[in-house]
Amino acid sequence: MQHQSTEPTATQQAAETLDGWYTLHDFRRINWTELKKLDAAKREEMIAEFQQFLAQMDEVEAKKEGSHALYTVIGQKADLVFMVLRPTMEEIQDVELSLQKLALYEYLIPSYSYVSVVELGTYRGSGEGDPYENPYIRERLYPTLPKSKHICFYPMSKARRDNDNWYTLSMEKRKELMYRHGLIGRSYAGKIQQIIGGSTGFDDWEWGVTLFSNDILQFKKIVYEMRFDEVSAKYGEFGEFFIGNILPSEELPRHFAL
Ligand code: 76R
Repeated sequence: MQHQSTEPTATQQAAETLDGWYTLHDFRRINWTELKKLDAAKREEMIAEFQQFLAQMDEVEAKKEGSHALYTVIGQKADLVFMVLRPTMEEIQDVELSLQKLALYEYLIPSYSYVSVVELGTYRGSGEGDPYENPYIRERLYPTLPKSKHICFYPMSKARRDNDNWYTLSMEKRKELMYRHGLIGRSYAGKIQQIIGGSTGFDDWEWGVTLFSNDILQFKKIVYEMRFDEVSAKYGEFGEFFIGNILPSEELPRHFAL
């Protein structure tokens, strides 16, 4: 029989989070069957409209009022992922609506989505003064997404099992474990850029992890290395993984050409 603790569990202190831009990952499958029925001119027209839309999104990004990224997805879970960051959930919804109104989106079937808010933990403290005024923190909370060659996305949660429950660990213990997580993470500086989206209460998992790299093998290396770290080994629970390659706007005609 499994050991059941009869001790009442003390309520632990939640780590304070710093919250930045709201985030949507919109995964789509290309309906090639229907696209193939269209003549080239119609397809080109739809691509041009989509490129125009992306150009508008680029302007928002240039003004530092949001960011976005378009990547392919390898394998059968999806064909494309469009990641969007905006200051409010209303703006996220506006972008989602605008996408759905594009002609091309009639041929892009929803296959998965993830909603979160860019999150920084404060296990290491958040420095002097108002963290939201700290330029280093602001850059991380309101990031312009890198134009890296590859993306990796997966949702995850921290375990709430009887014996391995992240949420009943003391603040001190979590601090210590997160310190070691951070050490592994920082050994990938310059190779991987990560964005952690907090999604407790927003979506089905507790965090959405987005990694960017110019070397796709680094995704395997960091995730594998972290599996041995206590935070992931004992407490990590993972959803589906998606990886893909950047799809620049100017590549779209070639991508959709038959
Ligand atoms: O400052 C520090 O020392 C730690 C900063 C830090 C926090 C608070 C940090 C650093 N992470 C934090 C929080 Mn992370 N991270 C992941 C994954 O696949 C897996 O096993 C885990 C997925 C990766 C790959 C990764 C990478 N991190 C978190 C949280 C929230 C936890 C909570 O609040 O309870 C999750 C779910 C999570 C998961 N992390 C880093 C990285 C990398 C590369 C770094 C160092 C980079 C940097 O400091 O900029």
